[in-house]
Amino acid sequence: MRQAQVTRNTLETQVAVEINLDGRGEVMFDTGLPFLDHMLDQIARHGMIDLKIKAKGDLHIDAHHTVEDIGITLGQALVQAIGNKKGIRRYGHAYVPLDEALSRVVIDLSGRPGMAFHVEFARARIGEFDVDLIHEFFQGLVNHAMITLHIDNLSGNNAHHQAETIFKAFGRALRVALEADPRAADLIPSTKGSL
Ligand SMILES: [Mn+2]
Repeated sequence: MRQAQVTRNTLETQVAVEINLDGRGEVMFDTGLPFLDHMLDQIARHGMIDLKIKAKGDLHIDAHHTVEDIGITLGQALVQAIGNKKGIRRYGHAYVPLDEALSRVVIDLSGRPGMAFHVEFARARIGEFDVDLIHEFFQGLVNHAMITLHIDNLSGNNAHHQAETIFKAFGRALRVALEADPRAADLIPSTKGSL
């Protein structure tokens, strides 16, 4: 089973992540940030990943450290759970619409961090949640999961819809990239022989 448990403690946050990549989308979140929980839920359900995340951060300052550190810890858990990438597809992409909003996410489990993030949110906040933190979350995740990630919001004028399509498309794209490729079951999907 491709599973991992990672705990990351700093003076700003304490984050614990449990992940099962071959799960059913079962979740348990306790981050103190209901909107982020709603988005993490999209990753798990659309990625068919079981995910438990418990975070206690310095929310009296703002949500920045907590959101970024959840991204970092989730990235660490992902890279650990993925392992040597033998027999998986490596690349995945998904387009996800929600009413007027449409986003595309493309993933390469490349072993190198890289992100292109093209999103212009329709407003600065979703409820209490600062939309700038969505970039911080994915940057933290990308840096530690060591993946290449392209996120494009292609349309949308409702920031909640825009965000939701991004997280759903990320889950869907990740699911494809992590899937078994039966014709290449014992192969590492790279001419370098390692990823
Ligand atoms: Mn929603």
